[in-house]
Amino acid sequence: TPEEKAKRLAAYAAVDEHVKPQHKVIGIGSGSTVPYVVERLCQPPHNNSNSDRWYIPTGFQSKELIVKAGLNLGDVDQFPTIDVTIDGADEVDDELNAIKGGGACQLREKVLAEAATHFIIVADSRKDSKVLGHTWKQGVPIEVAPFAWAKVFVNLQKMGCENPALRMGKMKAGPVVTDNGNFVIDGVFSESYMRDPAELLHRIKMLTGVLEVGLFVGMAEAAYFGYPDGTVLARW
Ligand code: DER
Repeated sequence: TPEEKAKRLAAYAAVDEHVKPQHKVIGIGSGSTVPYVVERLCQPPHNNSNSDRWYIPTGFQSKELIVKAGLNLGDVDQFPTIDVTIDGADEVDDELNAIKGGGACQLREKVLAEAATHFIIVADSRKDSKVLGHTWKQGVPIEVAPFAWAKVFVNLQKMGCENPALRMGKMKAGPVVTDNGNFVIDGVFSESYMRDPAELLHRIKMLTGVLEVGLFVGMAEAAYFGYPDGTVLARW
């Protein structure tokens, strides 16, 4: 489909531009775009560097991607400093701040993004935005300790969050449980909040029981957006 072609274009461009032969520790994100990042890394010339390169996952899906590609699987406690992490996003604003967590992987994703010298986002053009919240309408994903979810839910309501929602499983009774054993609350905030993502991130992160927030503020070095017409837009 045109969307898949666009994702592949963005992923290939990001890998070709930002992964160098001397980069030996690579963080691999989650979602439906990063498989094309791994696909590219298994092709010449990149694959020539894989024998002494370690790939660090951001969750179960990311780990399976690395294992299935036959790449060396590393762990972030073995490699707490990462050369480059490449990951998808749900929306990216004009300052490269991102909403992430559509796949409920934002805690490990942010750990690997922060541990990386270079953090690069790859996405199809639907994610390219001006202000967070303009295109991604499902809210900010907030990872919470199960014990605290109802308390955090009330805190979010008091902040003026419109209809926070505990993310429920499909074909699984009860809430989604993250790779870390936690719940996710999706919270929609007004544009006035979303225009200052740093302040919103801080306010939510300080609520006791919140483990991570799907707002990646000032972290991405560059973002690559693939368009269905075959073009790639790079922003940095
Ligand atoms: O959960 C995330 O942050 C993922 O990176 C994800 O939302 C990106 O999804 P996609 O690559 O399937 O659009």
